[in-house]
Order: sequence, then C-alpha cells, then structure tokens
Amino acid sequence: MAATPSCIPWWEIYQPVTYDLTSRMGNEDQFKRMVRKCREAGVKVYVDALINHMTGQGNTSYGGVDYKPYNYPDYGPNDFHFKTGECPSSDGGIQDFNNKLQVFKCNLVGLEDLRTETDKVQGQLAAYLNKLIGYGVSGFRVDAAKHVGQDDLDAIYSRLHKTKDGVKPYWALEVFGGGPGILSPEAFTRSGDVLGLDAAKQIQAAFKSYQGSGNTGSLATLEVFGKGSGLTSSRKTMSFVTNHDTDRNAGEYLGHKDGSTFILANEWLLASGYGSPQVFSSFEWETRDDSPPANKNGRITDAECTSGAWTCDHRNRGIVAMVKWHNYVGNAKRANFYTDDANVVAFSKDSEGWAAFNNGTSAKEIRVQTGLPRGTYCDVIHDTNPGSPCARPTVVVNSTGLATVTVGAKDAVVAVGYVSSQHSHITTAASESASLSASLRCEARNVPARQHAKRRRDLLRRLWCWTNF
Ligand code: LM2
Ligand code: CA
Repeated sequence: MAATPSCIPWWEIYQPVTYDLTSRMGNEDQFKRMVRKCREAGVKVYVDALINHMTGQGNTSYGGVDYKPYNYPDYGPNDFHFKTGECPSSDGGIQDFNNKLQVFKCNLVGLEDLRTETDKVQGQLAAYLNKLIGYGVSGFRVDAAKHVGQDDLDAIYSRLHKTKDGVKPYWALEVFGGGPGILSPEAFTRSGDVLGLDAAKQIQAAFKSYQGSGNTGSLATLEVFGKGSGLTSSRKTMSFVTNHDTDRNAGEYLGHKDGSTFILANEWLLASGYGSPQVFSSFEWETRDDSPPANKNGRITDAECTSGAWTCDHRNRGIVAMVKWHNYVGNAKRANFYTDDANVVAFSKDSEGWAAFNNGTSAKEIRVQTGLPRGTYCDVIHDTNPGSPCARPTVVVNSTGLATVTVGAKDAVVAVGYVSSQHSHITTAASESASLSASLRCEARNVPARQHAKRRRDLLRRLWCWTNF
C-alpha cells in the first residue's frame, strides 16, 4: 500500500497487496540482483514473509495495482475468514488472544486474514515463496505465524521447493509468548524454529533490569539460559537481542538506543551459542512509527554507514568479531563458567575460545581459568587489525590455563582459540592457528575442510528488513 510520502510509517511493509515484489524498497529485478550478489559474496538471504494476511488500508500499491478491501488481483472475498463468516468475533478482529479460533481466523490489527487452510490460498502462497526460493533465497521469517496455525504452516511448507543449496528452506516462525497450549511458542516448534522473543525479554532483564531505580542488571543470572530458564530449546530457536518490533519496545526489550549495553548483549548472545543468532541493524528513529530514510516519494534510500541515519550495528567491530568467534567455536561446550555474582561473567568454549563480559559501570580485573592452552591470544573484540597479525591487546594464558584480565565497563574481552600470530612460537598450536586466522577473514564457506565440521550452525541469519542495498 502507499500513503502520503512525508509520513509513511515503517510498518507499511507488513501490508501486502500482491506478490510482485515491488515496494518502496525497490522492484523485483532489483531484489533478484540483490540476492544473486549476496550469494556470490557468501551471504544468504532470508525473507520476512507475509502469509497470514493482506493489507488493511489504502487503494493503490507501489507497483500501481489498484485494490479494494478483500479484493486483490490474487484473492477475492471467498479467500478471507471474515467474509466467509469463519471469524467468531463481533467486529472481525482478534479480541481474545487466548482464543484459538480468533487467533487463527480473525483479523490481526485490522489486516485481512487469509483462509490459509484452502488449497487455493496455499497454492498462491507457495508460488510466492517458491518464486523467492528460485531467486536464491535460503529461508523465511514467517510473519504472524502464530495466526496461521501449525496445520496451515505445515501444509504450506510441504509445498516449498529446496533452496539453491539443495536443502529445504529455513523456517523461523514468529510466535509471541503468553498464549496457552497450542498457541505457545513451544507448540510451534513442531513446525519450524521459533523466534526467541521470550529469550530477548530475559536478555533485557539480565542486562538492564529495573533501570528506573538505577539498577544495572545482573549478568550472573545468565549462567542458566535456554531450556533451563524456560525458553524454547537452542536447536529450535532463532535468537536475537532485538528486532524491528522490540527495538521500539524499550520497557521489555533492549534496543539500539541502549548503546553499549545493546552491543554488549549482542556480543554475549553470539558467544552463548543459544539458538541461531540474528543481529538486528536499525535506522535512527524518534517516534515509533517513523519511516526509514526515504526520498520525497517515500522510496527508501540506500542503506549507508556514514551519515548515522542507519545504525549499521552489523558492522560494529565487536559484533563482527563475535560472529567470527561464534562460527569458530561452533558447538563446543561451555566450560569454566565464572561469575562475580553481579555483572561479570566469563566462560570458555571447550578449549576453542574464551570470553568475558562486564555489564557493570567500572572496569574489573579477574583472574580466571580460561580452559586454553598456554599462549598469548588475540582479544578479538579490541583488535584493530582483524585477521592477523593481531593488534593488541592480548590475553596471556599461563601453563595451567589461568589468565588475569581486565574487562572494561560495559565491555567484553574475547580470546579466540588460536594464538595471536606474532606470538606464534609460544605453543604447538601456533602453525595451525596462523592459517586459521587467515581463513577467518573470508566467509565461513572458505574455511579449511578440517575446521568446517565445527561450524555446524550456519550463522548470523540476517533478515534484511531494512537494508535495501
Ligand atoms: C508482525 N508480526 O506478527 C510484525 O512483526 C509486526 O511488525 C506487524 O505490525 C504485525 N505482525 C502485522 O504484520 C506492524 C505494526 C503495526 C501495524 C502493522 C500493519 O507494528 O502497528 O499496524 O504492522 O502495518 C498498523 C496500525 C494499526 C492498524 C493496522 C492496519 O498501527 O493501528 O490497525 O496498521 O491498518 C487498524
Ligand atoms: Ca490467520
């Protein structure tokens, strides 16, 4: 849909009219080219897919398609629950979010709810998603998946083709917590991965806690995180610190406006190994509905990292380093957990790497077991020369694995499990490590086969919600 250029809210993109891929971000050809270029660079693209509903307002799309309520090129009144009388609420909207029929069959915030149980609607949706797969897309973040329901999600998924990598597409379902029984995130894990929305709340509670009263949170609580703290299992979760919705919900979630706390939380999540982590890069906004940077016609302008209009957190040195670290340590088990029971935690991943986080307001010196062999390791968070040789500082580990490290306020120190190259004479692991650190500058797919087994997870599943290259 299209509105007045000067005040077009970001959320317009959640109101589909057709599947022709023309929007304020560009057209179908540009999308195709973007996906191709990304794949060439080793970057997979995951699409935020709208399959539960169509729009709830407007009359002409960006592609110039005219439409009316419950009447679109691909759908007529018979394709909507409201029109067939299948939504059991007085005004056609979801009034009771704990009522299964309302949640599945009524209009979510006025958005016209599709009859996703029918062969026709499933066919249109599968054609749309398969078109994207054909362009090289690797999977989907399924918008409002809770309102589609497990049966229809499964039926649609079964119609999807394999991706260009020869596997079924990644399928991450948006299911807000709080619903009972079949409406709970856990109950959707039968159908795909689920978004870690409750996990993001726990992360906020640990890193920020009751800010109003001047408290700082307690990272010590994160000793237990995941299944053990009541969340969906790591294996079935797409985890994140924030997303485009929660970034605007400061009370319950961290967002980019939290600055160093937000960056630190992302670094911690990448280190923790919980879920398939996603890093959200935003644009600066003042009020909830603000448009992304756009021209006078409402077309979103190119994302760039110099003006400050786009936050570009995905280019933050610490975050980039942690993505590499995350891929490097793979599924290695957490060990040597340390906490001061307040706002400092540290742990190793077997003997692959070690990380420390300080969410406090002053630096802290800790002497801890790192689990690493003796050597001098690069602190990849602060290394100003990513790759090799490591530009200081370093973490010096003695023959019993102990190290004394000062972790700055709202900062992390992360030692990657290969020895920094200028000290490569120190341990026997050195020669391997030199080649590894070189390969880490490339994409994960370029790493030596021997290391590949460690990268069991295919990481940093970025949704390019805001990035219109
Ligand atoms: C989502 N997941 O299930 C998205 O993550 C979320 O961003 C979407 O809401 C929502 N579901 C629907 O896809 C956003 C935004 C809403 C906005 C909707 C539709 O948070 O505020 O609703 O997109 O664009 C807006 C108005 C609302 C109005 C509605 C329909 O805020 O008042 O409802 O449009 O015209 C009458
Ligand atoms: Ca629905």
